[in-house]
Amino acid sequence: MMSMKAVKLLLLCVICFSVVSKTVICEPPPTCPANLDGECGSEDSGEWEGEFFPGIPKIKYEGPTSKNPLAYKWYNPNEEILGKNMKDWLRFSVAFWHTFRGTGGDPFGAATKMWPWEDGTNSLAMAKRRMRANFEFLEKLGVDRWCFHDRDIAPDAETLEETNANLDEVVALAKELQGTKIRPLWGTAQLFMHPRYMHGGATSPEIGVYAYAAAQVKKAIEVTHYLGGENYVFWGGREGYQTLLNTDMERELDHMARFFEAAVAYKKKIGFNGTLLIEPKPQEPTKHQYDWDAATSANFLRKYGLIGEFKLNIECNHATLSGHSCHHELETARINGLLGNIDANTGDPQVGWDTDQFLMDVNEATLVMLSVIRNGGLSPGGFNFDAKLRRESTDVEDIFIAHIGGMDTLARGLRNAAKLIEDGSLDKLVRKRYQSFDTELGAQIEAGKVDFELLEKKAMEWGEPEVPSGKQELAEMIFQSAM
Ligand code: XUL
Ligand code: CO
Repeated sequence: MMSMKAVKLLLLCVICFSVVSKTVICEPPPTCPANLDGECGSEDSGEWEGEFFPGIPKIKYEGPTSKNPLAYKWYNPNEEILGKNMKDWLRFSVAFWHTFRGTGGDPFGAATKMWPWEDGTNSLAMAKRRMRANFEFLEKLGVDRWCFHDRDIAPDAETLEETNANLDEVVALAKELQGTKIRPLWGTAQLFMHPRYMHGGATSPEIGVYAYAAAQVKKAIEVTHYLGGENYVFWGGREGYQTLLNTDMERELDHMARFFEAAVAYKKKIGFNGTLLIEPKPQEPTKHQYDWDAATSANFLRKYGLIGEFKLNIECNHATLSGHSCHHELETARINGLLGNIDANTGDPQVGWDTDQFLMDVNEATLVMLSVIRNGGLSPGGFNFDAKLRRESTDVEDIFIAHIGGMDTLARGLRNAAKLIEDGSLDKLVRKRYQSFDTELGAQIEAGKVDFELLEKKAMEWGEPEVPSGKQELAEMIFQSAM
């Protein structure tokens, strides 16, 4: 006979293993907090208010010559770059789901991360203990922002009322631990893990699910507002289709627009001034997600008259999954006035899926920062580390090292991008490429005042045009000189 605990555990694992999602909440690590002798895995193993990272000091800036893995080499929060402190350009945030719910489990293997504070349960007490670990981590890292899904921070219960009560209890603790300095960069509702969302939330063909999703988003906006969150994200992991043969795409998109309209109305009703953000991703977990990329999302917002109410949260690994570069997605968002936030991560060039690695490539980070500087920054958005340790990185200090590495890489990107902008050679090269339009006729064309007849007359008058070099390698050489 299996004990109730074993049955529950088995059920939890069956649900989790069947979800190929990055937000895996599964297999209990076989360890338990140092001060809970014998209580490991118990539903009431307590809230534990001890120190979670005893060997880790507050992370400080030591400069580029430092060899200390637990120090910043490039991120110097109060150093001014192009008239703004580094911390205000970068506005870093820690993603609760990867950092405190990621287990290293994948579809082929069990959890690898045996964090000493985990007791192997999804209890309310465990949720609160994890929240304390989150705030100690933020303090030690020197980061003032965090991001969460409702269901990462508090456990699901039998009814929506009970689930909301769980959430309220954890949120009350988070509010207390935030103090006056720390705030959510954004909150969101997890509308993809539970089986009820298998056909989507806002695009589910089942009206009961649409209502449930709305109730969940309503509550998630409320708690984000209560915690002083600066933005609210919609990532539609299951808002899409597996086959068009069973799907009324037009009707589903209409439903999604109505859902967003209701969210806008509710946000205004409760006085939440945060930005609503749509996070594009082409697929995974669905075969085709409706917010495919920045251009598709912009078109959706324009079609439904929502363009002034939303911005985009661009995630670099999602960009590459959609066949674009991160730089392309950022520029597409920027030139449409939609660049609101960045989920800072990267994929692996040899792996096709959303590996959500910490961005450690300085070239890539420099391109990202060029867009951010041209956007005048991201505020009230920022950089959320939607990134996880590799399955094989299993020391507690690796959580710090990964975030420090990611922060330093973006800080270095900021320094390089500022150098490129101050030097001006790249801007000059681009301006020169279009100089033939810096003429009277060019200005008239750009103002929409020139018709085909006049252009035909000019083409005949000028004859075969001389086409100048694109200077691509020169552009790359200038870019590299700032690395
Ligand atoms: C999924 C993803 C999500 C969103 C929030 O790929 O990026 O974690 O950022 O739901
Ligand atoms: Co993301």
